[in-house]
Amino acid sequence: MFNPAKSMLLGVTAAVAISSSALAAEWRGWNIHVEGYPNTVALDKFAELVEGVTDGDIALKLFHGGTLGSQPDAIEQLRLGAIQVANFNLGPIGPVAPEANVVSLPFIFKDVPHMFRVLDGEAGQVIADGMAAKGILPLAWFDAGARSFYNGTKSINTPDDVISLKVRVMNNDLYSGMISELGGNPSPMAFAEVYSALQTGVVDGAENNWPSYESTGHYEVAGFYSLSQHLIIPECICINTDTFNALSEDEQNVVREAAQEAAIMQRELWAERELASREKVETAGVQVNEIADKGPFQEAMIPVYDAYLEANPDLRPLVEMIQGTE
Ligand code: GTR
Repeated sequence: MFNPAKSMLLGVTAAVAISSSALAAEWRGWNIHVEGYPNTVALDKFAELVEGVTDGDIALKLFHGGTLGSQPDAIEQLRLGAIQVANFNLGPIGPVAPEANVVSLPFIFKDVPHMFRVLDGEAGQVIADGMAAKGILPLAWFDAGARSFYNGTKSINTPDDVISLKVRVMNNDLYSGMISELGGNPSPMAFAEVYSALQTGVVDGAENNWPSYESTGHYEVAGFYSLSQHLIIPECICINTDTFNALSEDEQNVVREAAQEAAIMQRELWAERELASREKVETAGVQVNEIADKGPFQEAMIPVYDAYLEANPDLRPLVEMIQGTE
C-alpha cells in the first residue's frame, strides 16, 4: 500500500495515498551497464524508491549488464511490454521515434548543459511525446557526457585522420552517415561485441564517452582517445507507455518523481565518474588529445543534416528550436 510518510522521507511528494491500486506489479528492467556504473547505481535507487513509495505494490527487478539482450532488442521488448523499464540511450531509439533522432545529429548540442536546457524546454517535450507515442515514455533524463573517437593506431586531429578507418557505431543511420562523410567505414554493431571487434581488428576504432570507454575495457585495445566530442546524446529512464498509462495518477506522479530523484543522483555520479574514468585510462597509458579546431568536423556534417532534413522536412522546426535554444 502507498505510504505517504515514506514518500516524504524519500523526498518524493504525493498528496493523495494510492489505495485504489489493489494489483501488485513486478516490472522487469533492462540495463546494459555493469555494477557500479552511474546509471546502474541510479536505476537501483529508482527501484528502491518505487518499491518504498508504493510499499512493495510495484517491484522492479533489474537486469544489469545487458543480460536481457542488446539495446535495439531491448527497445523492441519494451515496446511490446516484455520489459517495462529501461535505461536507454536515445541513439538507438531514433530509428523508431523520429523526433528523438534529432539528438543524434552530430554537434547539435553546444555542451551538456545546453542539452539539458533543451530537454527541459519545449523541444524536450516534443521529443518525449514522440517517444511516448512509440511506446517508450521517458520519465527522466540521464547525463551521458560527450562521445569522442578512439582507435588503436593514431591520434585523430582532422577529418582526414578518419579516412579509411573502420569505426564501430551504434545502430542508427545518422551515425553511419557521420562516419562516411568523414571518409571512414562505419560498422554498426552491438555494444557487447565491440571489445573483441577492436581486439581482433574487425574494427579499427569506435566512439564513446569516458565512462563507457573505461568500463568496457576498450581503452585496453584502443589506446588513442581524441576529444572530438561530436555527439552529446541524452539517456533516459524509460517506461512502457501502456504500463505507465495503466497507473493511477498518483502512482504516475510518484513513479515520475522517483525517476527524477534517481536522475539527480545519476548526474552527480556521472560527473565524478567522467573524471575518474579519464584518470584511470590515462594512468594506464592512453594517449589523449584535444582537437584544436573542430570546425572541419562540423563542416563535414552538413550533408548529414541536409539528408536528414530532406527525409524529415517536418522536423526542421524541432532542429531549429534546439539550435535556437540559448
Ligand atoms: C554507452 C551508452 C549505452 C550504449 C553504448 C553504445 O555510452 O550508455 O547505452 O548506447 O554507449 O555505444 O552502444
